Amino acid sequence: MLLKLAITLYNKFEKVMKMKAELMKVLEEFQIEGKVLTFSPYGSGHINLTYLVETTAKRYILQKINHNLFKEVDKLMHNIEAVSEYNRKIAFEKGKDPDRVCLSLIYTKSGKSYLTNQEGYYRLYKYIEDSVCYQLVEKPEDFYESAVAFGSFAAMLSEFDASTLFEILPNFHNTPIRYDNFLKSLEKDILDRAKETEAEIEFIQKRKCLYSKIVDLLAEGKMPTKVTHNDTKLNNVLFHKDTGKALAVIDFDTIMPGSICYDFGDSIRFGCSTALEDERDLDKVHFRLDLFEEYVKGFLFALGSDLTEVEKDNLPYGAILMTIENGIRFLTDYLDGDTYFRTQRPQQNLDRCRTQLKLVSEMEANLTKMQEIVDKYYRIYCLKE
Ligand code: ADP
Ligand code: GN1
Ligand code: MG
Repeated sequence: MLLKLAITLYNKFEKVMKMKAELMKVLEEFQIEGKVLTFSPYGSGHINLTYLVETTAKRYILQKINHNLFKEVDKLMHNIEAVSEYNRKIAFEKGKDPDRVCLSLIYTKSGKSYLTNQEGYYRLYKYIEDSVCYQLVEKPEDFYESAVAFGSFAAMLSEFDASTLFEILPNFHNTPIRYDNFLKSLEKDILDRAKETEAEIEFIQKRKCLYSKIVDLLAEGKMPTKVTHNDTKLNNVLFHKDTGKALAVIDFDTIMPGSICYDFGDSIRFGCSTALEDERDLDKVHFRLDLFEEYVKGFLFALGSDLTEVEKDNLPYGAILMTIENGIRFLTDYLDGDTYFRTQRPQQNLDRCRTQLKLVSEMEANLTKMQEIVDKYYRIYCLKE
């Protein structure tokens, strides 16, 4: 028994040492300042492996890119480079220090935006100093701040030439396709897990006629296709640890053509919940209409006349759609054996799915009130005189 434990510990230790040696080698290839002191896993992203690196001179964020998902890293990094350089230029023109308020790449010694070796693909960012990020809204003011940050980011992207970007994950927010993929996984049910999830399956199937509304509006040209962030959850915006002001929008992996309703909706699904995304006790999970109002206020203030009437009419629906879409994706991944979203424990994806569906029910019950709130701030901030 003791010997077994010792072997397990030794194997773990050996794995960590190997990983450290690998990361040290990777860092040597980038144009970093100072000598590396430490690095440790960082943040709560579900997709890439993120490390905080400290050197004698600076701090950095090192990421091992999820190559399972991002097959064409060259195209992914082209997008990130283009948007981050543009973002830096705009910040500079506004008299801000781009290093403090923008995601900023560190290039390799040979001038590339990422490094590839036998183990995978890596990129390095400047660490945005004095920043914190939240998994849950602690103060309504913070959520308002995040709304202004994402709204301003969307407004900035409206000037960006969409034709220079690759559609890196086609159909990312195509909910009907997400639903079809879910049905395929359900049909296969490779781990015999469907039997534990009958209520969730029924909930999702019952709403199938809802899923195509935005993709249809975009396809028919009734809603403008814009360059959007597509992953606007609260932990993809950094705040100043002392002033509480939003500093920077991060995580540019999914910047692609999309709908403003996706960006609005994804922020709402994550930030208007009273509980974490993977909360097990559903009695703790509720949709907060007061926070919804905070977000609408900040987002519409930042967008101003950039918002059309059709977009405005579909913002509350966008919140429901993004929430159920994530529920569908979490359940699909659970059925597939948890291969997409990083998990730390069994059933975490199922718990994530359940929180989303609980939120959908409460949003549905509040839909009229949500639309009234949106209409009110639309009149204040978005209608031209
Ligand atoms: P993922 O795609 O896996 O979500 P992110 O790019 O969002 O990865 O990074 C994960 C976390 O790392 C973020 O939520 C944030 O806490 C932190 N982070 C990422 N980039 C920076 C940065 N430049 N400065 C400070 N913290 C960062
Ligand atoms: C993932 O990368 P991260 O953790 O910010 C996912 C989003 C989901 C989100 C759910 C590229 O976001 O689409 O909405 O998890 N990103 C990708 O929390 O799939
Ligand atoms: Mg992220």
